[in-house]
Amino acid sequence: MADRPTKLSDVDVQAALRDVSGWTLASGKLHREYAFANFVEAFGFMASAALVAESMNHHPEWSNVYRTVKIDLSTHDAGGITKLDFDLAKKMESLAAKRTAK
Ligand code: H2B
Repeated sequence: MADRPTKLSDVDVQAALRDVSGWTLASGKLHREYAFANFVEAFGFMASAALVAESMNHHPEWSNVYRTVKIDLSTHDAGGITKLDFDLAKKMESLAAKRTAK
């Protein structure tokens, strides 16, 4: 198995947050809420993001209500936020940008 990244310091997290617009730090996790045009767009985003997450072996905590998707990212193995969380957040940003937002 690939080496797992180590937990980032608070300072490093704050610096990296500047590269992922819309994402915030909430309860020690990277947090973002998307609102899509409708349920199909929201679930389509989740389906595409799930395949990316699986390919990274890095999985989100998320929930869906109608056209909204709430996401929390952290690295459970590291007990905090790592580069993997920012990598996944950036991939989600690019997938969400292809979908119709509300
Ligand atoms: N996802 C996330 N978000 N954090 C992890 O620490 C993690 C994961 N660990 N997916 C992976 C799976 C680990 O459990 C397996 C064994 O590689």
